[in-house]
Amino acid sequence: MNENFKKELEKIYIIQPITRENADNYRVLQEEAISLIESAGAAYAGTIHQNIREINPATFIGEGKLEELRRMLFDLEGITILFNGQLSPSQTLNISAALDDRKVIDRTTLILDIFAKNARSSEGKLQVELAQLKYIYPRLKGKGAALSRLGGGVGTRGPGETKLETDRRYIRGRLQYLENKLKETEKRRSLQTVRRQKDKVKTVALVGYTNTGKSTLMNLFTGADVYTKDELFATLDPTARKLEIEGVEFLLVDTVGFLQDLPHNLIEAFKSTLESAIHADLALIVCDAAGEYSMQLETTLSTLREMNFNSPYLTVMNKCDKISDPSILPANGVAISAKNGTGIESLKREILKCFSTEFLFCELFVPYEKIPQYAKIKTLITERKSEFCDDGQKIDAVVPTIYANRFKEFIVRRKSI
Ligand SMILES: Nc1nc2c(ncn2[C@@H]2O[C@H](COP(=O)(O)OP(=O)(O)OP(=O)(O)O)[C@@H](O)[C@H]2O)c(=O)[nH]1
Ligand SMILES: [Mg+2]
Repeated sequence: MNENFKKELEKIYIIQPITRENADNYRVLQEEAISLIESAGAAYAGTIHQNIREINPATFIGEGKLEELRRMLFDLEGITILFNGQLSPSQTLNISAALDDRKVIDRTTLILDIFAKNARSSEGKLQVELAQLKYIYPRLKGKGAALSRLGGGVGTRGPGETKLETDRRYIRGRLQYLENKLKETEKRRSLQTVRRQKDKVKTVALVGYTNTGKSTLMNLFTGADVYTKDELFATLDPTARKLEIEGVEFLLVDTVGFLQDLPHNLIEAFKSTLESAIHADLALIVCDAAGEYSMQLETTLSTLREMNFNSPYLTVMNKCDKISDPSILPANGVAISAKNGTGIESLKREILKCFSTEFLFCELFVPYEKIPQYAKIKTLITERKSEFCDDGQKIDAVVPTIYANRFKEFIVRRKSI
């Protein structure tokens, strides 16, 4: 990287609170904060740990500690402070004031910033802008000079300086506009979902913690060209592609990833894009076998349940190429590597098994005189192989159980998956 460019990267210093609740977990949270900083395109400058026994309502950390921090940071110029937790609007302003008016952001602001950077579709952009404005709006109560410090998170992305200089009425109007616009899009999507349900195509959703390899698996499965990267929240917009397994057609949906402590308003913002995953016939919960997979699975499930998810799911332990002994992994997960393809065939089999009551794999025989009758209904099934013999046509087919009766006279033999 060009040295001049490097110099321009915003430097971010982390304040990592250590509380009774996060005492076992704060190191993971801190590592994640570093990844978040890098994913936002900023540079990590260091971390200060702060033991917090009692939360100070005005400044979160005690005033004495803040003064200590101010002195510690005194020589560091032009750095932004990331408080690795969620701050109320007044806490943000108070901490900033106590630290010589430094720019102070919290975890939500940083995540919103990455979302703003990564949103591609017009709907994704609207959702992120809505979430950002909702987050910024109550923080506009502060003093005028502080407003631009609170905006846009890192750099000048998102509802940045110019919007923040305008008045709250403008923001209220914009919020209304965005909400209406999004409602329209949602209506259109729910129509599409209804249509899809009518088409009887089963949906399989890739969900899970961010950076676990969902999009890599999507690409491997379907030959899609979804952007994958070793950074958090690479995917924001859902992508759907056809996936065929043994003649059975599915719709595979790739979605935005989760993170522990993902702010509630963000989950709300992305609820509609996650709709396809929530109502999927099967969810593949992708975890990083070389990472904190139990926490990842727990976070994903609790976030999904908050959104009333209750579809069946399979746990997929990805990145198995990175661990030396896959036998230590929980037995109920399917171990794979989306990178080198290991375990993909067994994952496909497991997916099919989840639908074993929905489809029959069978051999059909259609005598020549019945071929016109068969021709009228054959679009209901998938022919995997077919050959003509002396007295008729032999077909290896996948028959949706709901249509099985209509093919009864042709079914010679049922096969297992
Ligand atoms: N070693 C290894 N790396 C993998 C594997 N699968 C994915 N990766 C890498 O993990 C990183 C994240 O992959 P993505 O597919 O973007 O992950 P994601 O779950 O879609 O991430 P978000 O969209 O950010 O939530 C990329 O650098 C991938 O190359 C795997 O099986 N093994
Ligand atoms: Mg992705």
